[in-house]
Amino acid sequence: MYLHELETLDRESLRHLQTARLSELVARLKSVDSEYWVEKMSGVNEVASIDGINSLPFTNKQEFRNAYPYGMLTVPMGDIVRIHASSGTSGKPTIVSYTRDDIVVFAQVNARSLSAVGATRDDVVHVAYGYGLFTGGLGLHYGVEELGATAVPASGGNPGFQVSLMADTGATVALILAERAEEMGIKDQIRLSWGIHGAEPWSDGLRDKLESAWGGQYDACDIYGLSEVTGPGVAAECRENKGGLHVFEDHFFPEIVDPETGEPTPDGELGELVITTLTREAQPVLRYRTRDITRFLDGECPCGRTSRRIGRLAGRADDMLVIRGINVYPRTIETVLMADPALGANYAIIVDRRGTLPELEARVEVIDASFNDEADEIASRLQDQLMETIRLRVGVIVGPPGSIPRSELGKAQRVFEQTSDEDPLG
Ligand code: DLL
Repeated sequence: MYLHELETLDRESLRHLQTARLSELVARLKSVDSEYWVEKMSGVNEVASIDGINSLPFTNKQEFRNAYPYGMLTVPMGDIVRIHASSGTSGKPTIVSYTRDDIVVFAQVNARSLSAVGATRDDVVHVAYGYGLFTGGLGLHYGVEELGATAVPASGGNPGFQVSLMADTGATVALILAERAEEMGIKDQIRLSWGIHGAEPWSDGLRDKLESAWGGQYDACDIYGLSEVTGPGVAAECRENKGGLHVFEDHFFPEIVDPETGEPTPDGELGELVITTLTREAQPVLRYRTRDITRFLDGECPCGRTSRRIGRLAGRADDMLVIRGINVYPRTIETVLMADPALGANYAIIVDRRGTLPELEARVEVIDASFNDEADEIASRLQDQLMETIRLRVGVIVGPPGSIPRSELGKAQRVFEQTSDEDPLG
């Protein structure tokens, strides 16, 4: 464990720490003399306990756009040492700014995430996230250095080259690299023992495929984060207890609310994750509505960390598709597809909107050519399973290995809209 004492703090002491940090934050924000903060904090009282957090106002993504680029800062520009940005789907990007101390915390939470997966200073870590405005590359890079391991700043793209580099070093990878390594036949020369994957949804079925692609001792763990809050390292899975992520609660206070009403969901039920940054200096956020859907998990964790765990993300409130009146999260479809051992890890979901009612289609590919002749059987069993799980007819097309286009850079696009006769996958 990277910060043993802090990560195993008893719940009571952790609450005291959270209370002290929140009170200090609220008092500070009330004195920031800027349009955004004066308006946000008007009528807000000081908080005496972390339990009073729900008296504070929510923050949403639109506020970042309105305040673009620097309207949410709480420190002078001279104190800012870095900015990142997230491109989002429409409109202006979201800019996030960091002070020197924010960068220290950002590095520490990433070091904690890496350590939860099992990394030590003896590891060589291949960072395949994009370096640049995206928080993934630099965020994890600083985490690797903070841990004292060796960072290989490979960044995204050019999977063939990345694999040769990994063969010489040993690494953490994204899935596309696993596939490419297999194609190139040099996987045996790569000594991977763990990997940390995140920034987009990936199911347990995909985890099984990754772990078996890289051989028995490889552990694939999940990392979660978002630019508005800091970047990667808000929560991470530990190797001992996969299936949920520890939130680094001494910095990021989590709540789960009903996405429609904003009221807390009963413990253990799915809802929207809301995060308050307890220690950010440059650009703190109060009760940020992430739109990400998850739930709190109960029980002690065998790893010894005492922070609360959240379930792996079930989807985004914004991604929910409404098909013939039924709410469908693409993640649910992925879970069914990826559980099939005959399939590779790439897939696409097409929402065909050409008719009066939308139709769903899933395109998948077999994991290797020996399954090519079974395409019809596989399609029909997947269709049955999807009908059972989401109560909708989903057309399934099973292609040969490599038939689904890959995203080499950035986040994988899985859901495509079809509005004309042109194939949305190109
Ligand atoms: O994706 C930060 C990050 C980088 C996280 C590297 C993990 C690893 P954004 O580009 O702002 O930041 O996108 C944030 O991505 O609200 C989720 O919807 C999604 N996301 C991030 N991690 C996961 C995950 C980075 N582990 C948005 N599982 C978030 C599912 C994830 N979705």
